[in-house]
Amino acid sequence: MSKRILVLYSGGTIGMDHTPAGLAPVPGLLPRLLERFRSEQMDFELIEYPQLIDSSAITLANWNRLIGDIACHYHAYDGFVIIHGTDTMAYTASVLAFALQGLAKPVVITGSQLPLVHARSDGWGNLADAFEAACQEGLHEVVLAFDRVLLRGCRARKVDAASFAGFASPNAAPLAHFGIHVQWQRALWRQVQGDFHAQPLDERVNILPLMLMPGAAAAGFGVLLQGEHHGAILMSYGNGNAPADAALLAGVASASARGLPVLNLTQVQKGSVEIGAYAASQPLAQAGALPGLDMTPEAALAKLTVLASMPLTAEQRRAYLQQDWVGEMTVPA
Ligand code: ASN
Repeated sequence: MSKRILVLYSGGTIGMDHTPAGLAPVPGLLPRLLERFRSEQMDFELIEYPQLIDSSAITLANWNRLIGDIACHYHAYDGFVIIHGTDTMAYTASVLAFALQGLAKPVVITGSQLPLVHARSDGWGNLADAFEAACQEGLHEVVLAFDRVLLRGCRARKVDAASFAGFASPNAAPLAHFGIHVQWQRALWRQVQGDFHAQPLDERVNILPLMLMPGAAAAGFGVLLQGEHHGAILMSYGNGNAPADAALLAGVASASARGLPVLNLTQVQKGSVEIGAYAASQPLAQAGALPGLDMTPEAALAKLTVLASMPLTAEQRRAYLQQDWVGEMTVPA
């Protein structure tokens, strides 16, 4: 049976063309080029957003538009393709993974490193793979199709701005490889849980990201953590280690006591926060920081933002943060 796909076109290099100011989105260009993908097996409708953006400009309002459009058209289509810039694609994929709860259809996000109007554009292959993934039965999650791999959206990271292999999921295996034959790794696909519900974001949510670096900055973070936020992401070293800086720990303790979650994430690409592997991981945990395990910073921001948008108690939020919710982290057995 022929599949019906909804394409949401938000912007990005893929639909850009050369202008006197440099590459910029050109309204109407990408929808024309996409016509070649229509077939007897798959038809699509496309919504081009009125403001096509370079994805570096993404906001919570843009994410709400995507969440709202998928929610509104959820029952009318078999799958969704989101065309997006690469700079913040992993953030958007993560937000959608947490906001589209009980998802039972594929939502595939893609874009390209070179615009479709470029003779060597990677966009054609990425789009073809995204459409194929969006037609798959049993794919019930938000995924990212790029350079011949299909990645779990909430595990993906932009890792390269200079080659076609722009994305990787350092702590999770790909969900498919697109070669001459497609290798669908169905055993890794998630099973649907619960009914579909799209959680809109509270656009006032403000999460504080803090990157530890050797030197005196840790004390300054303590002060920042006294401010008005809905949570914080502390990028620590290695397996979750941090200096036992009194001001930093006081800030973490005060934020935690006020019910604001502080997630301890590692700065390294691969591996996990392991409290107790080193003594240097204990002070942050004792001050109330929660181990973010092997979650990406993108997924951490998305998880904190969606949780802060839901009517939950501080205790319930802490409980969600310690659970693997949509495949975003590896909880030790
Ligand atoms: N700056 C572009 C964007 O994120 C990069 C790209 O799409 N390749 O919109």
